[in-house]
Parts: sequence; C-alpha cells; structure tokens
Amino acid sequence: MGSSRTTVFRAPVARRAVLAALGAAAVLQATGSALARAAGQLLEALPGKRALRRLTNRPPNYETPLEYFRSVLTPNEAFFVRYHHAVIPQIDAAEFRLEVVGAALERPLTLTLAQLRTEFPAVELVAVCQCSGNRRGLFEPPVPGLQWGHGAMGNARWRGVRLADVLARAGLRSNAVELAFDAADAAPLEGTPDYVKSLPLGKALHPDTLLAYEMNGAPLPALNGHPLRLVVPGWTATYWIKQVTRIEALTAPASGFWMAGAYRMPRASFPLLERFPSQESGERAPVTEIAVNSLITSTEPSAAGRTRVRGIAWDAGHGIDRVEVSADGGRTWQRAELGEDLGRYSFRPWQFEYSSLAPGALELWARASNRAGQTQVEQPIANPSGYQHNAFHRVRIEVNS
Ligand SMILES: Nc1nc2c(c(=O)[nH]1)N[C@H]1C(S)=C(S)[C@@H](COP(=O)(O)O)O[C@H]1N2
Ligand SMILES: [Mo]
Repeated sequence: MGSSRTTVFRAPVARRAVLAALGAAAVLQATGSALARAAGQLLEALPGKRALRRLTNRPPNYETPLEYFRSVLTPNEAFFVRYHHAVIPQIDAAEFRLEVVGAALERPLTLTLAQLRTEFPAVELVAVCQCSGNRRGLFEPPVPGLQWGHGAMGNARWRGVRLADVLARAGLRSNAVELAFDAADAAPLEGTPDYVKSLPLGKALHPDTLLAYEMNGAPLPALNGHPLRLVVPGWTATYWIKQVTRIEALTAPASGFWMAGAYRMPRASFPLLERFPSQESGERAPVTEIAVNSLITSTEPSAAGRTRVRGIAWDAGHGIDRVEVSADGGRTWQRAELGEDLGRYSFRPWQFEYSSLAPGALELWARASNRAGQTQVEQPIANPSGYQHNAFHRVRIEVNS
C-alpha cells in the first residue's frame, strides 16, 4: 500500500513522458545517461573530472548534470568546462608568471604564484560562475551556438587575492579606461581571435573581484583555470578568464572580437542594472551581470503523502528575496523556505513541502525574485545569441496514488 510519490528524476517511464511533453529540451532535466544517449548526448569523463555532459570535445565543452546542483557548492570534479579554443597548455604552478602591463600603469609588474600567495592578503568568497549562454539549448526557436542545458554553471568557494590590490602595487594611472585579461590558451588556427576580455574600472577594482588560485579548498582544476583565474562575482563567466597570464591597463576601450563582436545583446532586450558604458557603442551592449534564476533539483515523497521540492536560486549578488513554486501552471504560487546563506553571490538553497498534490502527472514551476525587484520571466527573452535565459524552471512529476 503506497502513498509513495516518485518523480521524473527516478522513473524511466516518467522520463519518457517528459520527453514527449516538453520536447528535447526536457532531456536536460533528467539525470540518467540512458536518456542523455537517447537524445544523442554523451556523458564522458575528462581527466580529473566525473562524467559530464559532452557538447564538444575539441575545444572541451562539458556541462554539469543537474544532480550535482543538489549540493550548494559544486564539486570541482563535476564543475562544467567551457573553452573557446582547443590549445590548452598545462601550466606548472612554479613556472607560472602573471604580467601586469599597459600604458595606464606606473610600475609594470611580473608576479609568481608564490608572490601572489604570500605578498597580498588572501580573500575567500562563494560565487556562481555561470556562462552567459547557460540554457541556450532551451530557446525556441533554436539559436546558434553551443546548445547548453541547465548545467553551464557552478558554485564554488574561491580563494585568491584582490585584483585591486595587485593593481594598486602596479600603480593604476588616472588615464586608465578598462583592464584587459589574456590567457594562456590559444586557437589552433592562425587568425582566430585570441580570447581577451576586458572589465570596466569599477568592476575590476571592486573588492570582490579576485585573482583566484583555489577553488573549494584545492588548487584550481586544470580545466577550470589552473593555476590562476579571474573571479568576477555577479558577472557572467565570459569575464572569468582562466589561466590568466597577462593583465593590461588600457587607455582606450578594448576592441578585439570577444568584446566588440561577441557576448552582446540588443540593449533594449534585457534590463541590466550593472552596465559597461565604455563598451556600449552600437546597438548591442555587453552581457554583464547574471540574471536572477532558479532550478528545481529534486522532488521526493516526504512524510505521509507529502511531496518535498528542493532547489537553488541565484542572481548577480543583489540577494535572493524569495522563491515561489506553482503546481497549477502559475495560477497560484507558494513561497518556498530559503536555506543556508553562503553569501550574496552564492546559490541559495530552498525547499517547499506540498501536503496534498492530486495523483497523476503535473508540472511544477519555480521562480525566484531578488532584492533589486527583478523576477524570472515566464517566457525566455529572445535574443540572437541566446544569452541570459532565465525563464521559470518547469519539471514534470508523477504523483503516485
Ligand atoms: N582562458 C579562457 N578563459 C575562459 C574561457 C576561455 O575560453 N579561455 N571561456 C570563458 C567562458 S565563456 C566561460 S563560460 C567560463 C567557463 O569556466 P569553467 O570552464 O571553469 O567552467 O570560462 C571563461 N574563461
Ligand atoms: Mo561562457
């Protein structure tokens, strides 16, 4: 005699129902490798990593399966991997050098990792690293680019030094306009633009912007930027340069392809509170901060016919104000209970317990709102490159009688 309630995360039959009901995009909500394969997707383990969902092998682009988001911090071995170029050197931490150069500096510097570790105060914070194109694969109609599901993101405790402290030692001049960051990786084909990103002064000098040498208490994994990466809490991961080897203080806005040509959205399409004015020429403005978002990570029977729904919510650091769930297609919403707060840039866990869901299939929706007054949208905001998908998360569940 069961009043047990199972979910799409467990029952193969229910998973097929999800596929039929929601289309290929729903595959990404499931956790089984069989289902991933059924849709032509592959779970594969890179060196030092657990099996992640493969999008491309060269360059390596692998996303984190949803089950790992059941813990607030994403394990290093399960953290997603995104590279634009296929030539990725292994860097020996002892040989590593960071150059700090540029026309807007008083004293150009070269620093070793040991100097960074010992000559500057260490700072730790938890922050979500999320690709601007996370969930691109859920846009309808489809848009070009890597078809990410929900897993082009992760949440980690980063330890390193303040970029502002390093820049202070180099003496930033008043004619500085932007800081540009270059990395050790390169394109195999000549002529492919090098991956260089810049930041406005305000964000570069913000005390939470770090050069990080540790992630969740360990050195950075090879594929997540070993030995040093930029951590730009609140902003999308495109700015979080891995294996950063060169910082240049610019007296004019950066104009390379990855600033002028990519990671931009039509200005009007998305209300970004944090902007990048020196890069706002033309119709498209750079993607900057992370949009408020949430994910349902599990549903399970709890006591006496009840169903517990758990998930995470996050935003650019304005702070999660509330998470609401709906079991009736958005007609009514219930407020979830927020869990442990690991800081303003972290995933925030939440849960809600339904006491009386009618048996049968139903769709659960979740939406988060932040303290800046932003809320997730019912339909994703269309834009040519499929950035900033932050529609309500919906999962199909099967409530057993
Ligand atoms: N050196 C380097 N850093 C990079 C990139 C890259 O291609 N090369 N991609 C950026 C993008 S677009 C993303 S989404 C994040 C991914 O970080 P991760 O691979 O650690 O998950 O790295 C960023 N930093
Ligand atoms: Mo990205």
